Amino acid sequence: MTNAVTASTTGDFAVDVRAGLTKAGQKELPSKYLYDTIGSKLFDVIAELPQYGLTRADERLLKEHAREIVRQTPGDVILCELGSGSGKKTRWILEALARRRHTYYFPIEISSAALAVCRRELADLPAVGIVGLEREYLDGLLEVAARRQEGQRILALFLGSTIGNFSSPADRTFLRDIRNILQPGDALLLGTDLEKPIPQLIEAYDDPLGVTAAFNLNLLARINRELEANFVLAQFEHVARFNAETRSIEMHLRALRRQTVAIQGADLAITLEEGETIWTENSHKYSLEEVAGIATHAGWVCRAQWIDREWPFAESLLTAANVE
Ligand code: AVI
Repeated sequence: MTNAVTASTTGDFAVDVRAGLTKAGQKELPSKYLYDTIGSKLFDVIAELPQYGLTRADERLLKEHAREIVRQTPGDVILCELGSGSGKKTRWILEALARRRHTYYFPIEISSAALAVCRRELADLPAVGIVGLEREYLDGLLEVAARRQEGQRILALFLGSTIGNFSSPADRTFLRDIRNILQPGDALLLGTDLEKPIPQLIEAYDDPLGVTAAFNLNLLARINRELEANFVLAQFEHVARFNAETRSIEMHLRALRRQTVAIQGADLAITLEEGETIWTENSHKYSLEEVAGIATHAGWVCRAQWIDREWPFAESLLTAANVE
């Protein structure tokens, strides 16, 4: 069975662009806007690049350990995924769950196109009902929790180290928010990219083919397309740098000369100085202990961790602790 539930509201791109570009000090744009149709396709190419091992590590771990992950989540489980994308990585977990009993899967996505791909990708799985929720993450999770039947437990997936794109302490707050929606006995499988040598990280986020640069610059192109702006892309360069204090890779767009840009749809004109940057993404790199630590602090018990040795990356199985 497949169906979709449509969201009634969407975020306001113009409001967020205006807020980010008029901020005192460092100008910024929320990284979630990197993923329009073109940005999502460019990200799929990034995931194939030899320099960017994150997605392959995530997939390897899920494929290899799906049975064990499911064994550690007994009972009548409903599966949901925050930001499912195509759902490709989830196949292994769904197969393992469906071997036990008929299972419902709720992919939660703000992109209806991604939900459609997800439904198609997983349509061949027997004993799986797919209910796509076109929602923001927490709204979708609230809906899944409301649909839970007596005796069912929720296994939520938050894969691909998307948590690392929330700047601290937003990552911690988000883990707490998920915990507050769920009940003791529910579980969260959390994927996190781990620390690795800085040159390797820089290559992963500034690849020689320039795909990540295009992914980053597309955000300005998107503002041009959707908000009638006049960014000249050739006057910006992609920058990936490691912030040692936050242990994060940051992506920026650097103005190559002083310029003024009009963004009609946001009722805004901004001036950028030569060398000034717009910060577009933060990608935190965790240590294993840090993952367990922030999880515990947010009301979870870290039951197990699986680590990819080829590209340091971890899947952590967290269960909701009892509330004192
Ligand atoms: C989706 N997210 C986990 C990616 C990352 O590595 O932080 C996004 C990305 N940005 C540039 N390359 C990939």
